[in-house]
Amino acid sequence: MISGGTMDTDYFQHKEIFFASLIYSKKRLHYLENEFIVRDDDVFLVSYPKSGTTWMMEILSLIHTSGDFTWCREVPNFIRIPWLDVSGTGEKLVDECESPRFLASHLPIQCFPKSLFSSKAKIIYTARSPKDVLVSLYHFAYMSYVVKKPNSFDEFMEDFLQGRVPFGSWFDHIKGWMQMKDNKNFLLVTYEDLIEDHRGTIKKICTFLEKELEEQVIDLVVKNSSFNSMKNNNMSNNSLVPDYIIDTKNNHFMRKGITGDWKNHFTQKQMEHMNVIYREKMKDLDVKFSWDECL
Ligand code: PPS
Repeated sequence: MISGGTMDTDYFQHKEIFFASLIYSKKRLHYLENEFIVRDDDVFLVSYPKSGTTWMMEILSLIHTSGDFTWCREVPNFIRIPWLDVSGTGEKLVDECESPRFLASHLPIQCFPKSLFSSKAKIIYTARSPKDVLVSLYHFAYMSYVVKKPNSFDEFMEDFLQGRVPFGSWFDHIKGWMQMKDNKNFLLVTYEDLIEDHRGTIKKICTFLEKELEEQVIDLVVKNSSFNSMKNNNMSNNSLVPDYIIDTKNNHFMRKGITGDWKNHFTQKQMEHMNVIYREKMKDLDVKFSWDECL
C-alpha cells in the first residue's frame, strides 16, 4: 500500500522547467549556470530523476575507495557525493567537497554550469527506460515532498509525457545531454546495462575514470553496490534524508530495483499511447537504447 504525507508540494519554473521549491531555488540555479566554477578533475553524475543516480553514487564511492566499504558504511551518500543543484545545506557540501569532487545533478544540459564546456571534467550520464522512470517517479511522489502527489496514474503519465514534472521532459533531458555523446569526457550508462551486466558496466566506468582495479576489488564493488546491500545500508538507502523531503518511515526509497516494472502498471492503451509519443519525440536522435526494442 502506498502512503504519503499531506504537505503540499510547490513548483517554480526556471527556463520553462519545473523545480520543487522545497529544495531548489532560482538564485542557486542562476548561480550554478553562470558563476559556478567546474574543476578539471570534477566528475558529475548526471541523470533524469529515478534513473539510477543513487546506484551510481554507490558504485563511484566504491571505485573511489578501491572497494573499501568503510566510507559507504559510515558516511551518507549525499555527503560523499553532494547534490550540486540543491540549495541551502547542499551548497555548503558542494563548496567544502575536496578535489577530486564527485557531484550529482539532475539538471538538464541548458541549466548546467557553463564552465563545464570549457573544462576537462567528466560526465557520467545514467539513463533508464522512460516507462520504468515514470513508474518509479509515480511511487516516489507518494513518499516525497519534491514531486506532487498524483491524482491517478493516467493523469501522472500525461504530466510526465508533457514534462509537467520536476526537471521537465524526460525526452528533452536525454536529447539535450546526448549532444555530448561523442565527447571523450562523456560516458552514457544505462540502468538496464547495470542490471544485465553489473560487473562489466563497473569495469567500463573504471576505464572511463582511468582507474585500474584488480578483479578482487571489482568483486567488492559489485557486492557492495547490490540492491540488497544498499537497501540494508542506512548511509545509502536515503533513510537519513530529512522526513520533510522524503518520508522513508512508511516507504522504501529502494523500492524494487528491477527493469520492466512498467508492465505491472500500464494498460495496453497507456502502453500504445506512450509508444507513439516516444517514437515521435525520439525520431531524430541517432542513439539506440535497449528499451527501443520494446516499442
Ligand atoms: S532519485 O530520487 O532521482 O535520486 O532516484 P534514483 O536514485 O535516480 O533512482 C531510484 C531507482 O533506482 C533503484 N536503485 C537500484 N536498482 C537496482 N540496484 C541498485 N543497487 C539500486 N539502487 C537504487 C531504486 O530502487 C529506484 O528504482 P525503483 O524502480 O523505484 O525501485
